[in-house]
Amino acid sequence: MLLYMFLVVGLAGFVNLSRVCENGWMAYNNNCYWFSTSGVEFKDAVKNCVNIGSSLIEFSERVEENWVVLQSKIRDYKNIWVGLTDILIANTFVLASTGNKPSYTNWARGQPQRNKEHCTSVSLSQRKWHDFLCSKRLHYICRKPANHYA
Ligand SMILES: [Ca+2]
Repeated sequence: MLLYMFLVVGLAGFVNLSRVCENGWMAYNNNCYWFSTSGVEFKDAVKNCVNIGSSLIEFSERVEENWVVLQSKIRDYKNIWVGLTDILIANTFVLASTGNKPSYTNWARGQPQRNKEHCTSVSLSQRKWHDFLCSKRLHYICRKPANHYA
């Protein structure tokens, strides 16, 4: 009986270990990523990610951005939203999730333009950031920490 219980618990642990991310999410390093199937306004991208227990993608380093850009180009996206906005204080772009200033940015030359474009997108052809009208409909990626079974 005891042996049987060890077997069941051990097997359950093994199955869990292989499920770092839920179905429909992709694992990369310590995070899970969900790629949208349609383009939406910035505010809906933020809300949709929150509704599925995650947040709109924000980049803190180049390697992660490169991987997301690759996945986005595979899916034939043109531009994607990133969680960076100056909707609160004009010309001060902050992370949508925390309100903190970003530690890493990748603006295209001449961007942001200090105009009515208060949201941020990645141009996948340039692999650079642009401030963009929030009412544009773009693809987006949601991110959340991967499950850990220590
Ligand atoms: Ca712009």
